[in-house]
Amino acid sequence: MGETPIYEGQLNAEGKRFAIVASRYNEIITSRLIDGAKDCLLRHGTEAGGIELFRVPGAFEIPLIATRAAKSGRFDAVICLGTVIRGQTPHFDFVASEVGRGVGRASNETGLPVIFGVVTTDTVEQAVDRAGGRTGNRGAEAALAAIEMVALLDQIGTEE
Ligand code: INI
Repeated sequence: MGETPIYEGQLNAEGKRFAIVASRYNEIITSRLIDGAKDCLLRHGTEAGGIELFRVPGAFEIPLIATRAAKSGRFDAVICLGTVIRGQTPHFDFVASEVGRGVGRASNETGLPVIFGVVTTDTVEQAVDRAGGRTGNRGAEAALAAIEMVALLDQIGTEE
């Protein structure tokens, strides 16, 4: 029996273009996610001009702009960043599930990696932990996932 081919995306983002779609809500935390994502992309070879940032009011608005960016043909992947904190919003479940569903749909409908880097937590402290605090930076993790997915799609080749 022959070797099973294994395809894994390499973490090289040279020449790739990324859209970051980030909400303004909970700006202190989300700005750290944006910094983490940009730093990760740059350290993996993306040129500064290969990153464009789109700001939306809240996480609920992310899917529309993410879908539009994905359809524009200008990007290899879209990275969605935001912060939804349960303690601050009675409609947490609604906002969190809508953005999750919307980002997933944007990816499947456009065929482009649209990555979910939205932090959803019960408390501000937990959100800080995930934005460069004790448990890493969810923005950087989302950027890494985007790089890996772009490289993996390159390996599969074109549709048709
Ligand atoms: N949007 C967030 O991104 N995070 C939140 O924690 C949040 N809270 O707390 O309500 C939030 N709400 C706004 C929402 O995303 C929309 O912008 C708004 O409902 C207008 O459509």
